[in-house]
Amino acid sequence: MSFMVKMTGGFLIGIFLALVLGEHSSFLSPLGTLFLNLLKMVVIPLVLFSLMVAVNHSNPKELGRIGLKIFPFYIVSTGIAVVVGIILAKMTNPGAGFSLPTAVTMDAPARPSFIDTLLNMVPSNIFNAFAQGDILAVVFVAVISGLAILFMRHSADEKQQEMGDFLFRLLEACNEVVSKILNGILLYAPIGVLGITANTFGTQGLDVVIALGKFIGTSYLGVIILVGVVFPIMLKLFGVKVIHFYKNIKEAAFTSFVTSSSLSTLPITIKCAEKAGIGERVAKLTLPIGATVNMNGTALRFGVAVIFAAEIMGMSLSIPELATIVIIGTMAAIGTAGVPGAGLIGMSIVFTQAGLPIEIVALTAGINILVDMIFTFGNVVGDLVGAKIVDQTEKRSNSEDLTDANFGHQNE
Ligand code: DAS
Repeated sequence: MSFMVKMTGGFLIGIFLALVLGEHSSFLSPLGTLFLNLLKMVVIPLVLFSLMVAVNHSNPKELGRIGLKIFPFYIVSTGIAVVVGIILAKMTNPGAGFSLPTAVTMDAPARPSFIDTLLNMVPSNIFNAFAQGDILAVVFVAVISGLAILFMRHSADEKQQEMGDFLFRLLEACNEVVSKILNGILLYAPIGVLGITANTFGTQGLDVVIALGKFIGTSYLGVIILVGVVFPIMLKLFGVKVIHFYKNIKEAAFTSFVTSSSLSTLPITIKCAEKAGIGERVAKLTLPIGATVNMNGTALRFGVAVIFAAEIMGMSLSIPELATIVIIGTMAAIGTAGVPGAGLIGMSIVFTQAGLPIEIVALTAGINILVDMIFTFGNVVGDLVGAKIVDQTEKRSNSEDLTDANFGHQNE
């Protein structure tokens, strides 16, 4: 039985127990607390190793030119996705009129300012940042360390190459270990979801269902705006025929929706890239990295979820605080893996950094099966949009080179 079906089962049984036991279902809340602690435990190693391995799956020569195009696209499009999520949630107010059980509500720690958030990305003490679970610093350290190993592996010096290859194999092994632990946690997830759902629904009643229904609706509407408005504008700016492009990538879009996994969809994403006329070099370099670090749909989720949580907590976030959320959400999305349920882990990162109760993350875990599909759909479409745009600029610069070369011949 698939992971998502089990999660939904845990959610539905949790609702049933809440209806039968009412307030008494709170004895099940430790099952949910254990699930949250397991998620928090695996976040740092997951982000660190998956990002370092992803960076090493690229070729430094091509990573330079194409990387200088695709990474800005990933960062800008992810930031825009968080903003779309925030604006939309402020319009739909998914968390209005709903409050958490008092046992769960806690005083939110102070949130860092926008500038501090940017500066804090560079840790003054790596070990302290890791111990504090400072995910932005972890993402920064993972990318620069991954790049260092990548350049060692492609060094002219044999000794550097050997050390680089050894470290890369070690990284892949560590990544495998963390993936195995995550699979184990996700096996327990349905029970954790049952505990959270029974406790929350038992003590809150129908308000939760209405709030979660609005969360789901806002999530779907947000990704539709991303795919139907934001991406077409970006594609048009680079001379891409949108309808034709979307027709060519429909298999990847559909597969991502039903599997809820960017990485599982990757082989089909690469095949669709070819159909969409994206050059093999650009596709093979950008799509594997995109499936790991470019999460436009998931980033939108973070924007919606933060407003959802702030409304539940009765907090009003200032513009600088929202700008901070955009940075945190962008970096957390970059650190989210392209596998089912990974967005929940990313959400716990954002909530921890934003000083919001992580219990609200688990509250949405029960309906994760419904929203993970649309977020993954947004992620994979975003990967292909980025690859298409970079490919357009590569073709344009190649044709300009050719023109210059011909022009040069004519002038000889
Ligand atoms: N399921 C993730 C993916 O594969 C997205 C998410 O969890 O938000 O992209």
